[in-house]
Amino acid sequence: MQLLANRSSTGDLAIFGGTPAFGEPLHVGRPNIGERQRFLERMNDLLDRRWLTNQGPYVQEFERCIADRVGVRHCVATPNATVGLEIAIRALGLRGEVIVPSFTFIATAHVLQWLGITPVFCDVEPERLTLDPDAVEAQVGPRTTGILGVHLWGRPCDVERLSAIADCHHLRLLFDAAHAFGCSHNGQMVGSFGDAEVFSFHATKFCNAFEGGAIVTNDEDLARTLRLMHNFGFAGYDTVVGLGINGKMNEASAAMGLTSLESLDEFIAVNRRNYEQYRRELAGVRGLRVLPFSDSERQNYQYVAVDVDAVECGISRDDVAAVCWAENVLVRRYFFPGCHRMEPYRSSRPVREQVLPVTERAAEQMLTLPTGTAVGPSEVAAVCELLRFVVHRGPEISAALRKQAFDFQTFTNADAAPALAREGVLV
Ligand code: T4K
Repeated sequence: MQLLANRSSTGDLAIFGGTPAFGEPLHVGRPNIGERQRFLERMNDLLDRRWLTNQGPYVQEFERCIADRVGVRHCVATPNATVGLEIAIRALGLRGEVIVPSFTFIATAHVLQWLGITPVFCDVEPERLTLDPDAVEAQVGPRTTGILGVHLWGRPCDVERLSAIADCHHLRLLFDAAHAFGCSHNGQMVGSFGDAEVFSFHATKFCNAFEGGAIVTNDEDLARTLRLMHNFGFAGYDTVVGLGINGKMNEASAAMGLTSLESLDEFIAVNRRNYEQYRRELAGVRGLRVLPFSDSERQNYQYVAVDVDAVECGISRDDVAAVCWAENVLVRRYFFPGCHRMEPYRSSRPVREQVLPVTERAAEQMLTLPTGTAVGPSEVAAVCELLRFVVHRGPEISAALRKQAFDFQTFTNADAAPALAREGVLV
């Protein structure tokens, strides 16, 4: 790793021909790997058992562990959160229109559209970047059947106000809790809010099952429907009682999930250490603000997001990202440009004309930084040093990039980033 302190001029940056700060790409979402031996033992067990899927013993154990940790009565494990959301949406009987934030991963909107439901995009609150209850209230119409909130980057929605709005208008309330496993709201664990919540255990999540998801709920009837639906509607060996799909988690994923759960405290401690170091080392950098986590709640600290104010920094978020990528620091623009600016939504009216000011500002300014157990204090220090250098020389770097008619999108898509070219990620 090259010491950025040695950089004395803008020309030393990799984007202008200098040597990248990191020899290998530093990713935002390198998976956490727990006790490898325990995982391999479980893999041997399941192979010996010849029970690979269909509600095997590891899936059952995983479901019990998730339900216990979260403090809910029912957990249904799924192949990923996307399928989990689809099953939950069907089981809740949603149709017509559902209110959803635009500032989220595209899966949140796509699951609705995929099921023939219109996602009605709603703006978010400026601080926590979750559904703005006033905006939600204003969007409720005659075709609205539900609200799908997202606990973005582990920060829970305004659960109380959204519940009150849902009650008042007889709407179902579902939470996409893909980022919020292990987080609490007013001391209560995420997972027990609304009609149901859905977690993701994707490889990039701090607790991973390679791919995986889980629907959690306290509603007995809903849980029964979810169980039937995620197994083709089978209520016995040859009795099908309704429409269903294959939404089952397999045993290998559950084995990984159980192994991840055993190291959860360690993963959270590392995430917290990285987050606190980013906060400390970027404090006072004009125009850069690491989004804070509340000290009074339980957190997983899995996403370190920084707000880049282009006016104060003298350089845009996209230019900062480009400089980072050239240095092999693969920061991400989650969730640019917002779902309402992606297809198939942006071409359809009235979305085309819709303006969501807070969402659009966040989509232009937020940057997600590398963390997780693959990222240590020296890497965080080097990333912070890079960011301080870039902001310090913001206008100069920005002017140099403009001179080359440079933009981040073209840069990444044109395979110009050395890291991705080498890894074949962008081919
Ligand atoms: N709702 C919300 C709010 C979500 O954020 C997500 C998923 C979902 C629903 C749906 O959940 P799932 O159906 O996936 O369970 C990644 C993840 O694929 C996605 O799960 C996640 N959200 C989203 C925020 O991030 P990409 O397109 O950024 O993935 P990718 O391949 O670029 O990987 C991200 C980083 O991780 C890169 O730096 C590379 C690194 N990486 C990735 C993988 C897969 C590794 O180092 N190793 C790996 O195995 O979406």
